[in-house]
Order: sequence, then C-alpha cells, then structure tokens
Amino acid sequence: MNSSHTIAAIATALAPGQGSVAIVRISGPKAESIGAGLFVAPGHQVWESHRVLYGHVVDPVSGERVDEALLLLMRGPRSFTRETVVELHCHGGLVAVQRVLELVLAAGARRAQAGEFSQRAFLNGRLDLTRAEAVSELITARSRRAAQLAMAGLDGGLQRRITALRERLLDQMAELEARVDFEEDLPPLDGPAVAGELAAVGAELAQLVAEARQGELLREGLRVAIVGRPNVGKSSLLNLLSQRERAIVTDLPGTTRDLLESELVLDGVPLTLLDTAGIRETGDQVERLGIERARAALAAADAVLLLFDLAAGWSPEDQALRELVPAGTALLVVGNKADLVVAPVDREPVDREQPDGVPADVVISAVSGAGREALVAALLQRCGASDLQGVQVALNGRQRDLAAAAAASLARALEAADQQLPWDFWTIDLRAAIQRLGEITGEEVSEAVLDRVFARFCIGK
Ligand SMILES: Nc1nc2c(ncn2[C@@H]2O[C@H](COP(=O)(O)OP(=O)(O)OP(=O)(O)O)[C@@H](O)[C@H]2O)c(=O)[nH]1
Ligand SMILES: [Mg+2]
Repeated sequence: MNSSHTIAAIATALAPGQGSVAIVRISGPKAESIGAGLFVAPGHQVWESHRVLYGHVVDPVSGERVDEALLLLMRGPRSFTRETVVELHCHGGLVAVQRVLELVLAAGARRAQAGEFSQRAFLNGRLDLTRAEAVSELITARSRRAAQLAMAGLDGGLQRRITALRERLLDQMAELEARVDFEEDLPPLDGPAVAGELAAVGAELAQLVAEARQGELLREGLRVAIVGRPNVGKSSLLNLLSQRERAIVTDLPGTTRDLLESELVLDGVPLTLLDTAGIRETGDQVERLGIERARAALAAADAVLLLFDLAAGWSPEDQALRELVPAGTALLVVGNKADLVVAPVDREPVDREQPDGVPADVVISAVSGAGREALVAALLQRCGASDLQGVQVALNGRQRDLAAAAAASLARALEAADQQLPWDFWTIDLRAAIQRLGEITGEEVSEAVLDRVFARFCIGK
C-alpha cells in the first residue's frame, strides 16, 4: 500500500433506489487538483479548506454536466486520513455517482481498497488500531448496545486500558533489564513485587478475555433455530417474537417448507431467528428438502428453541429431536399452546411438569403471547447473554486472542519467577506479553497483520 497514490471510492451504501445522497471520497496528494478539475462552482464562491461549495460535476472531455453536487475540501492534516481529502456529495442512486467516480479515476486517482482510508488514518497517526477497528464495528453494529460499545472503543476506552497495562509491564521490564546489565550497581530486585505486578496485570487481562464473550454477543448476535414437530407453533412463535406476521401460519402440519430468517434485537442482543420446517417422516419431496434444511439449521445454531405442543404432550418424536441437538448448543425446551391446558380463570399453566415427567424450561402461548418475556429471559440467560448492560469495553476476536496470548506469556514468566530462574528467563516471556499488547493497539504490528485487519472493512471507509 503506497500513500503517494491518490485513492477514491464511493463512501456511501450502494443500494439501488435508496439514499438521497451519495458521497465520492478522494484522499491523497492529487485530491485537490482532481476535485478542482471536475467541479464547476457558479458565482463568487471561495475555494478554501473546510468550506462547502455548490456546483456541478462536469466531464472535462465532453463538457457534460454529470451531477449537481456539493464539494467539501479538507486539506491535510485536518481530515480523516490526515491527507488532503475532497468529498463530492452527489445525488443518491447508482448511475450518476458511478460516473462521478469514473471521472475521478480517469483524472488520476485509483480505486481505494477495503478499509484503505482508515488504514491511512492509522498509518498517519490519526487513530490507533483499536479505534480504527471500532469505526468498522460502529458501521456494522446491529443493535444500539453494540453501537454504544463501538463508540466507547472509538473514544479510546480500550486503547487506554491496554496501553496502561502495557506500560505497567514496560516498567517491570525496565527493572529486570537493568539488573541483567548492571546487577552489581543496583539495589537487589524486589522479586515478589515484580511477580505481584505481573500477576495483577495477568488477572486484568484474563478479565478482559472473559468479558470479550459478552462483547461478541452484542456485536455478532446469536443464531437461534426454532425446531419441533409439525404444527407445534414454530411459525407462530417467530411471528410473536418478531412482532409481525412474518411467517405463514395454518393449522395444516407441514406448512413451513423453507428456512425463514428474521432479524430482531432482544435486550440489546441482535438475534437471527430461524423458523424451520416441522421435522417428521414424510413422502413429500419438497417437505423432505425443507426438513433437511431444518436439521442443518439445528446443527449450526448457537441456540435451539425446541418447541412442543403441551396439549399433545411430550412424545418420543420430541425426545428424538432433543437428541439431535449438539452437545455444546444452548437448548431451551418450550411447551407451547399453554392456553389449551390452563384453567381459563387465572390463565396460569396447570403444571410445569408434563404428564410423563418431561419438564418444559418455559411454557408459553404463541397465540396469546403469554410467557414471552420469560422465554426471552431464559433464552438470553442460557446463552450467557443476560445482564450485558454493564459491559464497557469489549475486545473483538483478534484483540481477545492477543490478550489471551499475553496473559499466557505472563503466566510463564511467573513460573520462571517461581522456580527462581535468573532474570533473563523472565524477560523473554515478559517481552512477548508486551509485544502482544502492542499488537492490539497497533504500536507493534506487522504490515501483513494490518492488511488483514483493514481488509475486513468496507470499501470507502
Ligand atoms: N391454541 C393455540 N394454538 C396455537 C398456538 N400456537 C400456534 N397455534 C396454532 O397451531 C397451528 C400451527 O401453527 P404454526 O405456527 O403454523 O405451527 P408450525 O410449527 O410452524 O407448523 P409447521 O410449519 O407445519 O411445522 C396454527 O393453527 C396456530 O394458530 C398457541 O399457543 N395456542
Ligand atoms: Mg411453520
């Protein structure tokens, strides 16, 4: 990646017919001259940094007006990339803005790669790596809580935590290294104090690693499959949870044939809810294909809601389905149609235990909505996703692996301390831990790693 190039991309979403404004962003040494060469501003508008100009994007060869637009010039270093940036705010849609981008490319810019603007912002010291990743996480956030978490990262919450830990390790490193070089000239090392500090930093890292799971839940969400025999009310439950008539419901067993996905947010956790075909033996070819998909969804889900009909009771077929749920998958057995088996006066289920002794984890009525809240609470709890309100910073997968590696290195350093090995045995592992933390913030990170991180970003960011 070479920042002597000027790069350009459409920075806004490309959905046909959606969005009234589309932005072409240009960054690099030629950004200003390219913008000036394509833009005609009427009247006495002043061309200066951080001022918006009104005018037209004009094809310099044919003289044709391509779009009516606003131009925003941001001379470096007062820009996102710290290079000179020009943004052309065009009309939304697909055609005109593509032509504007093509004119910009013809004038000497090259197409930006995914995340390349952010990568330049990082390389020019505008953002550390945790903040750059938070930008991407903010864009892809699927719930308000996930967005808040990303904003906390963007404000530097994670960078400050990691940097503080790294500095504590650097202090201990300095103590140790001084002893390696000048053992005789210094007071003896307070070994237990150093070990105590390493253990304390290790414990904080372990805590961050443990909390990463919660952040992952808020960011990535959960895939939850609703499975069960035909006609038990799976599609009705999907409709109840997504609060709209998403799936077709009939009293005919075998109504749902294909997988149906619904995106929703429960207590801040984004969920992809999957309605599946009722699983049974059948000769119907289409239904059989649907059932295969249901089995695949069951096997791949983070959590399974196994639904059965309380009025019909727990059957051997229900039991067989329960045995299909993989061992590590969160499972909730849900008795549905409680309205058919409760006393009409108090509307409470008669008995949580089924006649043959199979306990339902939750009892609901997908038709009346009774039990919905208990179901949501039990599902989130079973997935370890309840009580996420207190999460302040959360490592992503890359950061978590590095923090875990740093904690492991510190544990090895402490072992060396325990065995009273010479100082230089400690420093190898301590240095490794410092290196890992530096990779989180980007202070010590290879170009290959950077390319991998930024390649996950979207084009134009
Ligand atoms: N009384 C009562 N009826 C329900 C309840 N939930 C669903 N039903 C009815 O049960 C029938 C089947 O509901 P669906 O939601 O289509 O069941 P399904 O599990 O998706 O069925 P398939 O797609 O065929 O596997 C419909 O007539 C629903 O109205 C409930 O809680 N109480
Ligand atoms: Mg259905």
